[in-house]
Amino acid sequence: MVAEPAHVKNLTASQLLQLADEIRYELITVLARNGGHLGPNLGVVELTIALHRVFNTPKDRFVWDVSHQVYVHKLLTGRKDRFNAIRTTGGLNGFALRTESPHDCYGAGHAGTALSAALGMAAARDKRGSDEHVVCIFGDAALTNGISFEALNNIAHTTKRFIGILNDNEWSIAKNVGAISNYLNKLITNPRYNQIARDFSNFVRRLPKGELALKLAHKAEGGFKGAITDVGLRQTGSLVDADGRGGYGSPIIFEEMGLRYLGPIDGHDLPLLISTLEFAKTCDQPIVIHLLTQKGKGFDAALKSPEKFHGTGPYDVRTGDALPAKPGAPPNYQDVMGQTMVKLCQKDNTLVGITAAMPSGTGLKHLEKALPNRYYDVGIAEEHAVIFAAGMATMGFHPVCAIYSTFLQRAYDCIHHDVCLQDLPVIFCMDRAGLSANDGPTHHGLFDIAYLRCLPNVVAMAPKDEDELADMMFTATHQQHPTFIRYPRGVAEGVPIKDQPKLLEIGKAEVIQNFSSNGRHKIALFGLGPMNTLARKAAAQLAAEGFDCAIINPRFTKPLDAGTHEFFGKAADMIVTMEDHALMGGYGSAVLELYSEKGVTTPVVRIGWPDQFIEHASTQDELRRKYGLTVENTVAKVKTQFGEATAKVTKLIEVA
Ligand SMILES: Cc1ncc(C[n+]2csc(CCOP(=O)(O)OP(=O)(O)O)c2C)c(N)n1
Repeated sequence: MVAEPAHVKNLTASQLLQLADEIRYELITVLARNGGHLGPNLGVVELTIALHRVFNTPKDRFVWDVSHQVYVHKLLTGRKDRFNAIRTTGGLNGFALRTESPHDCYGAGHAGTALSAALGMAAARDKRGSDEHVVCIFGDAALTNGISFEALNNIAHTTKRFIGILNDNEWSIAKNVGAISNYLNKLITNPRYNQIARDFSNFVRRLPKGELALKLAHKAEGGFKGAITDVGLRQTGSLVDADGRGGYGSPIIFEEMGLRYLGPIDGHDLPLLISTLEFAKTCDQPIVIHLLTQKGKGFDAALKSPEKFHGTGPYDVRTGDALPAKPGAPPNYQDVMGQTMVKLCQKDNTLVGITAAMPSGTGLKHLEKALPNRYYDVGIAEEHAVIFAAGMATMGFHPVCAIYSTFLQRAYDCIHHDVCLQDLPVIFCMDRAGLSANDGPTHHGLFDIAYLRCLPNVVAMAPKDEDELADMMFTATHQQHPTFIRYPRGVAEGVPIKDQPKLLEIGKAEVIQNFSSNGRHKIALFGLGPMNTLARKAAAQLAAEGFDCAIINPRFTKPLDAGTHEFFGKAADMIVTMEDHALMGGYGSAVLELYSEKGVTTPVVRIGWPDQFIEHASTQDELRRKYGLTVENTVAKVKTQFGEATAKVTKLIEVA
């Protein structure tokens, strides 16, 4: 397999096809071990080869939306030798990363950013008078995202040279939803809309094998939505009726926005792709090329289950079957959340569930299946999801937005302006609060306590286990204020879940173990959420070493249980706060603020994530060890304070 873009340029047509096969083999075998975005990458093999054949990165710029589909690009840009360690500790990141390669001109992980970023680059290029090409590759689901339309609205009046590639495979993670998705379907299936411009056809005819390529452009391969049998050939501009709005009186939305539209085109036909991109290079007007691709092409299991293979864990390379879970493994938090939603909705008609394109990731698929009329998938549109929920809340409903902590960041103004300011009873189930280890910094949810606790009216909680998650969801349904519940990715603690969840007292912590007052140094350990397990283990170890330990489950980061924190603050010789969140502005900070107000001067050790973006790794435990979010480090910190430490203390953990 070739390793550099320059090599791609020297291959013959048949060698290019062989390269595509080799890349598919590499993707399927490596991801069987490491997991990752298999389906999306199998779908862009030919496209990525064609891009590197026609353009010259790093001078030319490829901007990928989400950038989960850049594995092929990584393989072709000098990272082949490190590909087998993708998404593992010290290995390649699973997304485009500016620090990883000069060929990654723009990093991402969140959807909907590529068109804006690419347009910014094109504007900068025009301003400085250079001549590089900017190519933006975005999926059909990117068009469910508002930012993409904000960018499309700006392209034609900002630059004349912009190449957009719409990679349409009909899928978001789940099946794509909404009017735009239906519209794209219409573009593909209705011959009236299929436009191959005369200048493009002339351009292609002049190329070797051009007639054949053109024929291929005129028909969709089996497996696509519909046969394109009767593609209209039009003179460039023949449909152009300048309407004074920058549009062209065309049924094609891109043309209405002042962009040329070419397509739909078979995105797996390599010669055709190369010709099309060569043509795009010559255009002196922004252009969108609409490609039809198949998510998972080349691997049967992925073709059959596009959702599962969008982002997969390790699998059996022969069958595609997921590796069996450990027998007796606890359920995932996501499933507990989805099943609890079903239970709660069955008893409370005001509840509805809202997801922004993540039915399986959040577990809301359980609700979709059991009670479809209580379930909304709004597309990759977190801002819309939150304001939509606010609207429903004004009508007496109790909407539950299930959104990852990291993706909710995008909707911050909506949380502030629409939900909190109007004090509306929207419930937020913030999944992936904590690390998303293989994905890395774009996906870690380490900032939500900080970004929420400064907002008035907020009730924010974190369960220590899955049973308490159900209690918190139940409690939230009794609230008339914005309520946020943060919980981590993956396997829960394995505790039994009560049939009937119980109502928790708002702002009340749970004292799991009080001091025994045996005359020894008193340590109060406050373990928030899943860190409570570590707090209990640390307490056991400290007790064995002669300390008197109390263990508290804070439950609420807002309102903080001032009474319990103050009581232990005054009674203890040392306080330890433990959180799966950035230290800056997090739960420990809230405790320090409270102690400052109350005049509590007991030393506080805060365990949490330092003030830096945390990289990806094979497992969460590795990162916790590296940054000191461990029992050992907690014990060592306590002992150091009392001058008893022999263990090495991780410097990155602050002692306040
Ligand atoms: C803001 C945000 N919300 C949700 C996601 C989760 N997510 C990752 S990829 C994806 C679907 C992308 O679909 P599309 O752009 O069509 O690309 P495809 O995978 O189909 O090639 C979603 C919803 C995200 N990355 N960013």
